[in-house]
Amino acid sequence: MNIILFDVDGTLTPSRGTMNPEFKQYFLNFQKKFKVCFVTGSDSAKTIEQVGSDVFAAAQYSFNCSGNEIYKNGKLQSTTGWTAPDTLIDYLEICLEHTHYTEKCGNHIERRPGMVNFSVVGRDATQEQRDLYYEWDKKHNERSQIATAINWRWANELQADVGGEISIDIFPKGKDKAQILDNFKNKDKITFFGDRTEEGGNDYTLAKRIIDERRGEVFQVKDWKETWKKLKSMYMIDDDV
Ligand code: M1P
Repeated sequence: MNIILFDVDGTLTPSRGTMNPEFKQYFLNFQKKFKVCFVTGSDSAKTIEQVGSDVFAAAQYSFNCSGNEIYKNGKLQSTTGWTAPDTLIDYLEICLEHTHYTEKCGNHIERRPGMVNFSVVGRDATQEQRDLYYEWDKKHNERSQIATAINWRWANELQADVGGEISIDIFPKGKDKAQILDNFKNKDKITFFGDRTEEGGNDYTLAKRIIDERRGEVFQVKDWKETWKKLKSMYMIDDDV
Protein backbone atom coordinates (compact mmCIF):
# COMPACT_ATOMS: atom_id res chain seq x y z
CA MET A 1 0.00 0.00 0.00
CA ASN A 2 1.20 3.53 -0.76
CA ILE A 3 0.82 5.91 2.17
CA ILE A 4 1.27 9.65 1.75
CA LEU A 5 2.20 11.09 5.11
CA PHE A 6 2.20 14.77 6.01
CA ASP A 7 3.44 16.86 8.90
CA VAL A 8 0.87 19.65 9.50
CA ASP A 9 2.37 22.94 10.81
CA GLY A 10 4.70 24.43 8.21
CA THR A 11 3.87 21.63 5.72
CA LEU A 12 0.10 21.76 5.10
CA THR A 13 -0.62 25.04 6.91
CA PRO A 14 1.33 28.01 8.26
CA SER A 15 2.42 27.20 11.84
CA ARG A 16 -0.81 27.15 13.91
CA GLY A 17 -2.64 28.67 10.93
CA THR A 18 -5.52 27.28 8.88
CA MET A 19 -5.29 25.59 5.52
CA ASN A 20 -5.49 27.83 2.45
CA PRO A 21 -9.05 27.34 1.01
CA GLU A 22 -7.92 26.51 -2.58
CA PHE A 23 -5.29 24.09 -1.33
CA LYS A 24 -7.90 22.51 0.95
CA GLN A 25 -10.26 21.92 -2.00
CA TYR A 26 -7.42 20.31 -3.96
CA PHE A 27 -6.44 18.27 -0.89
CA LEU A 28 -9.97 16.91 -0.31
CA ASN A 29 -9.91 15.59 -3.89
CA PHE A 30 -6.42 14.24 -3.31
CA GLN A 31 -7.67 12.32 -0.26
CA LYS A 32 -10.35 10.63 -2.40
CA LYS A 33 -7.65 9.14 -4.57
CA PHE A 34 -4.73 8.47 -2.18
CA LYS A 35 -4.24 7.06 1.33
CA VAL A 36 -3.29 10.12 3.37
CA CYS A 37 -2.03 10.23 6.99
CA PHE A 38 -0.96 13.08 9.28
CA VAL A 39 1.78 13.23 11.90
CA THR A 40 2.07 16.26 14.18
CA GLY A 41 3.16 17.40 17.61
CA SER A 42 -0.21 19.09 18.02
CA ASP A 43 -3.25 17.60 19.70
CA SER A 44 -6.32 16.70 17.63
CA ALA A 45 -8.29 19.85 18.58
CA LYS A 46 -5.57 22.03 17.03
CA THR A 47 -5.25 19.84 13.93
CA ILE A 48 -9.03 19.94 13.34
CA GLU A 49 -9.01 23.72 13.82
CA GLN A 50 -6.25 23.98 11.20
CA VAL A 51 -7.27 21.51 8.48
CA GLY A 52 -11.01 21.21 9.21
CA SER A 53 -13.00 18.20 10.44
CA ASP A 54 -13.59 17.02 6.83
CA VAL A 55 -9.87 16.73 5.98
CA PHE A 56 -9.14 15.27 9.45
CA ALA A 57 -11.83 12.56 9.12
CA ALA A 58 -10.73 11.68 5.58
CA ALA A 59 -7.22 10.80 6.80
CA GLN A 60 -6.61 7.10 7.25
CA TYR A 61 -4.62 7.91 10.41
CA SER A 62 -3.84 11.12 12.23
CA PHE A 63 -0.89 10.61 14.55
CA ASN A 64 -1.26 13.46 17.04
CA CYS A 65 0.99 14.44 19.96
CA SER A 66 3.97 13.03 18.01
CA GLY A 67 2.17 9.69 17.61
CA ASN A 68 1.23 9.36 21.28
CA GLU A 69 -2.44 9.73 20.39
CA ILE A 70 -3.81 8.01 17.27
CA TYR A 71 -7.00 8.71 15.30
CA LYS A 72 -8.26 6.37 12.59
CA ASN A 73 -10.67 7.94 10.08
CA GLY A 74 -11.29 10.74 12.59
CA LYS A 75 -12.00 8.42 15.57
CA LEU A 76 -9.77 8.08 18.62
CA GLN A 77 -7.98 4.74 18.48
CA SER A 78 -5.36 4.96 21.24
CA THR A 79 -3.83 7.39 23.72
CA THR A 80 -1.36 7.34 26.61
CA GLY A 81 -1.56 8.28 30.27
CA TRP A 82 2.09 9.41 30.55
CA THR A 83 2.63 12.41 32.79
CA ALA A 84 5.71 14.62 32.75
CA PRO A 85 8.07 14.30 35.75
CA ASP A 86 7.87 17.18 38.25
CA THR A 87 11.61 17.75 37.82
CA LEU A 88 11.00 18.59 34.13
CA ILE A 89 8.19 21.02 34.95
CA ASP A 90 10.45 22.68 37.57
CA TYR A 91 13.22 22.98 34.96
CA LEU A 92 10.85 24.56 32.43
CA GLU A 93 9.74 27.09 35.07
CA ILE A 94 13.41 27.96 35.63
CA CYS A 95 13.90 28.44 31.86
CA LEU A 96 10.95 30.84 31.90
CA GLU A 97 12.44 32.81 34.76
CA HIS A 98 15.91 33.04 33.23
CA THR A 99 15.15 33.66 29.55
CA HIS A 100 16.39 36.95 28.07
CA TYR A 101 13.15 37.18 26.12
CA THR A 102 10.98 39.68 27.94
CA GLU A 103 7.48 39.24 26.53
CA LYS A 104 5.49 36.39 28.12
CA CYS A 105 1.98 35.85 26.82
CA GLY A 106 0.73 32.88 28.88
CA ASN A 107 0.20 29.10 28.44
CA HIS A 108 3.91 28.24 28.45
CA ILE A 109 3.74 24.60 29.52
CA GLU A 110 1.01 22.68 27.71
CA ARG A 111 0.49 19.08 28.84
CA ARG A 112 -0.80 16.88 26.02
CA PRO A 113 -1.39 13.12 25.88
CA GLY A 114 2.09 11.57 25.98
CA MET A 115 4.02 14.83 25.76
CA VAL A 116 4.58 18.40 26.90
CA ASN A 117 4.81 21.42 24.62
CA PHE A 118 6.94 24.25 26.03
CA SER A 119 7.03 27.82 24.75
CA VAL A 120 8.92 30.75 26.25
CA VAL A 121 6.72 33.38 24.59
CA GLY A 122 3.66 31.24 25.36
CA ARG A 123 0.95 29.53 23.30
CA ASP A 124 -1.38 32.49 23.94
CA ALA A 125 0.87 34.75 21.82
CA THR A 126 -0.84 36.62 18.98
CA GLN A 127 0.50 36.13 15.44
CA GLU A 128 2.54 39.31 15.83
CA GLN A 129 4.02 38.20 19.17
CA ARG A 130 4.68 34.75 17.68
CA ASP A 131 6.53 36.30 14.68
CA LEU A 132 8.68 38.47 16.99
CA TYR A 133 9.75 35.49 19.08
CA TYR A 134 10.41 33.35 15.98
CA GLU A 135 12.76 36.01 14.56
CA TRP A 136 14.47 36.49 17.95
CA ASP A 137 14.93 32.73 18.38
CA LYS A 138 16.51 32.43 14.92
CA LYS A 139 19.26 34.78 16.16
CA HIS A 140 19.60 33.47 19.72
CA ASN A 141 18.84 29.74 19.25
CA GLU A 142 17.08 29.59 22.58
CA ARG A 143 14.79 26.68 21.71
CA SER A 144 17.63 24.61 20.41
CA GLN A 145 19.70 25.30 23.56
CA ILE A 146 16.82 24.35 25.87
CA ALA A 147 16.19 21.17 23.86
CA THR A 148 19.89 20.26 24.02
CA ALA A 149 19.94 20.84 27.81
CA ILE A 150 16.89 18.60 28.31
CA ASN A 151 18.34 15.88 26.06
CA TRP A 152 21.55 15.98 28.10
CA ARG A 153 20.01 16.13 31.58
CA TRP A 154 17.37 13.43 30.98
CA ALA A 155 19.47 11.47 28.47
CA ASN A 156 17.88 8.10 29.33
CA GLU A 157 14.40 9.32 30.02
CA LEU A 158 13.25 12.20 27.85
CA GLN A 159 13.63 13.65 24.38
CA ALA A 160 13.10 17.25 23.30
CA ASP A 161 12.77 18.34 19.66
CA VAL A 162 12.30 21.77 18.11
CA GLY A 163 9.15 22.03 15.98
CA GLY A 164 6.93 24.82 14.73
CA GLU A 165 7.95 28.44 15.37
CA ILE A 166 7.74 29.13 19.08
CA SER A 167 7.86 25.86 20.97
CA ILE A 168 9.59 22.61 21.85
CA ASP A 169 7.96 19.16 22.01
CA ILE A 170 9.10 16.95 24.91
CA PHE A 171 8.16 13.26 25.34
CA PRO A 172 9.51 10.01 26.81
CA LYS A 173 12.69 9.01 24.98
CA GLY A 174 11.88 7.31 21.67
CA LYS A 175 8.22 8.31 21.77
CA ASP A 176 8.75 10.76 18.93
CA LYS A 177 7.25 10.86 15.44
CA ALA A 178 9.41 7.90 14.30
CA GLN A 179 7.27 5.54 16.41
CA ILE A 180 4.37 5.85 13.97
CA LEU A 181 6.08 3.59 11.42
CA ASP A 182 5.19 0.66 13.69
CA ASN A 183 1.56 1.13 12.60
CA PHE A 184 2.38 0.22 8.99
CA LYS A 185 3.49 -2.98 7.33
CA ASN A 186 7.12 -3.23 6.22
CA LYS A 187 5.98 -3.57 2.63
CA ASP A 188 3.92 -0.33 2.75
CA LYS A 189 5.63 2.48 0.85
CA ILE A 190 5.66 5.74 2.82
CA THR A 191 6.08 9.11 1.12
CA PHE A 192 6.66 11.72 3.83
CA PHE A 193 6.46 15.52 3.52
CA GLY A 194 7.83 17.57 6.43
CA ASP A 195 9.35 21.00 7.05
CA ARG A 196 11.66 20.05 9.94
CA THR A 197 13.50 16.96 8.69
CA GLU A 198 16.93 18.40 9.57
CA GLU A 199 18.78 17.04 12.65
CA GLY A 200 17.19 18.46 15.83
CA GLY A 201 13.92 19.20 13.98
CA ASN A 202 10.85 17.27 15.07
CA ASP A 203 10.49 15.47 11.69
CA TYR A 204 14.11 14.28 11.75
CA THR A 205 13.84 10.91 13.52
CA LEU A 206 10.89 9.87 11.37
CA ALA A 207 12.60 10.97 8.14
CA LYS A 208 15.79 9.14 9.19
CA ARG A 209 13.93 5.94 10.03
CA ILE A 210 12.08 5.98 6.68
CA ILE A 211 15.39 6.32 4.82
CA ASP A 212 17.47 3.97 7.03
CA GLU A 213 14.87 1.21 6.91
CA ARG A 214 14.15 1.81 3.20
CA ARG A 215 10.49 2.34 3.94
CA GLY A 216 9.97 5.04 1.32
CA GLU A 217 10.86 8.61 0.42
CA VAL A 218 11.16 11.90 2.29
CA PHE A 219 10.53 15.38 0.94
CA GLN A 220 11.70 18.42 2.90
CA VAL A 221 9.46 21.43 2.15
CA LYS A 222 9.72 25.04 3.24
CA ASP A 223 5.97 25.71 3.46
CA TRP A 224 2.49 24.52 2.35
CA LYS A 225 2.91 26.23 -1.02
CA GLU A 226 5.90 24.06 -1.81
CA THR A 227 4.00 20.96 -0.62
CA TRP A 228 1.12 21.79 -2.98
CA LYS A 229 3.51 22.40 -5.89
CA LYS A 230 5.24 19.07 -5.26
CA LEU A 231 1.95 17.18 -5.01
CA LYS A 232 0.78 18.65 -8.32
CA SER A 233 4.03 17.67 -10.00
CA MET A 234 4.15 14.15 -8.50
CA TYR A 235 0.54 12.95 -8.57
CA MET A 236 -2.24 13.13 -11.12
CA ILE A 237 -5.68 13.80 -9.73
CA ASP A 238 -8.85 14.39 -11.59
CA ASP A 239 -10.35 17.68 -10.35
CA ASP A 240 -13.86 16.25 -10.20
CA VAL A 241 -12.91 12.99 -8.43
O1 M1P B 1 4.49 20.08 15.54
C1 M1P B 1 5.22 20.86 16.42
C2 M1P B 1 4.47 22.03 16.92
O2 M1P B 1 4.01 22.82 15.84
C3 M1P B 1 3.42 24.00 16.24
O3 M1P B 1 4.38 24.68 16.99
P1 M1P B 1 4.46 26.25 17.23
O4 M1P B 1 3.25 26.65 17.97
O5 M1P B 1 5.74 26.37 17.99
O6 M1P B 1 4.55 26.94 15.88
C4 M1P B 1 2.20 23.73 17.09
O7 M1P B 1 1.23 23.07 16.34
C5 M1P B 1 2.58 22.88 18.25
O8 M1P B 1 1.42 22.56 18.95
C6 M1P B 1 3.29 21.63 17.78
O9 M1P B 1 3.69 20.88 18.87
